Amino acid sequence: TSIQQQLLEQASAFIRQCYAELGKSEPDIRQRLDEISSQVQQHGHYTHTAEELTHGAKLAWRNSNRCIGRLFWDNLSVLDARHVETTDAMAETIWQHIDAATNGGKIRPFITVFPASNGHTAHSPRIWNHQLIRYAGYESNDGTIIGDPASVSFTRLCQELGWQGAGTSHDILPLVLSIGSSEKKWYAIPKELALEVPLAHPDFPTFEELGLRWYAVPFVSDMLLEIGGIRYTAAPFNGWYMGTEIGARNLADKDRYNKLPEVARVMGLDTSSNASLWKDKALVELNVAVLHSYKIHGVTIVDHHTAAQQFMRFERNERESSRDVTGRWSWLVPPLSPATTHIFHQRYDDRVVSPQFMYQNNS
Ligand code: HEM
Ligand code: NRG
Repeated sequence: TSIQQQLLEQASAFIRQCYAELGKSEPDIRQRLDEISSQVQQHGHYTHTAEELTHGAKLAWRNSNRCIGRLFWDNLSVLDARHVETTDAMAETIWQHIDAATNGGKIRPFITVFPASNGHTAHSPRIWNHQLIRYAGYESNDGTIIGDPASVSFTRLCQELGWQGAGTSHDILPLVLSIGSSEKKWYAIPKELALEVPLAHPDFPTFEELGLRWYAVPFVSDMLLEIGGIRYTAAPFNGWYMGTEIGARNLADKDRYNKLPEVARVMGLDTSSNASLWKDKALVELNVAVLHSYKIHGVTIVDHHTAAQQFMRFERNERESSRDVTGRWSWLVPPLSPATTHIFHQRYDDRVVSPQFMYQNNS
């Protein structure tokens, strides 16, 4: 069929690139393509070798146009969980991922790959959380929200499934998993697994009293990993945070934790005039507090200036390897002092390249 034809074309493009980068010979490539061709004719899909899976996941990271952290694409540990058949076993595997990646604060980039969908959504494993670890958001009838406003609808789903949060502004949501058309099932994350950092400022002692905190590791868990035409619907991955994600967005955005007014208050700023630039001053110091706090707690984090420099090295490496760099300017450019980084002054080609991480149906 033409669907099989398309799969074979995607497989062939991937195998050629993958095997060339891994230094394999032309006969190896041809033999593997023959094998894949008969697998696809027999079953309508094919199975990646462990080596293909590992390199494919790395390439998907390398091709992530919105990611500034790609210098380290070749340093990704891949947990092959393609044998997992139940949501209970998925949860166990995810605890291992969280533990190994968090590594006491010395964060290591990891991805866990659960079974591919094989084109039948009937068997697709899914993680319904946006991130493995995230805070709940509770909206009351008058529209006020406790916790993370970005989590309101997912929190409601968790409650419908029978989960009950303590109702604080930093309740860690449970994992919600399903395989195929099975019921969604929730799993409380073991407390000791979720490393968090309480925020303090090096120069404002009362900053601590704001009670701000954030979790150590961003584990994106709702994207689809596509490698050579095979679609992995559950493939959670993590690196470490860039400070601005927390300090200039999660805690600062009006429709997130909206903390700039309180930060301005502990700094003693005059908030009566826009032109005093109190928001900008509060924003900078909130970001100082994030970087300082992760540092003193021994949790890996990168500031946006260093991240931009690392991204410049990535761009140079790619050019030197005769590869085009693709990217999306609006995501690569940091939300704090953007024009101090080279990214602001450059253009990027936002072409989609496979292997890739994609958004997928979220409900
Ligand atoms: C997006 C940094 C590792 C894949 C991003 C963003 C930042 C970032 C700042 C933009 C996020 C936003 O604005 O919401 C980093 C850093 C890493 C890292 C500092 C440290 C190692 C990784 C890894 C992968 C990855 C290991 C995959 C294997 C992605 C993807 C996006 C992204 C797919 C787009 C997410 C989306 O569209 O929501 N990264 N990243 N990154 N990163 Fe990375
Ligand atoms: N902005 C989101 C996280 C998105 C991914 N960021 C990373 N990814 N750093 C937030 O929670 O703020 N990563 O794999 O390291």
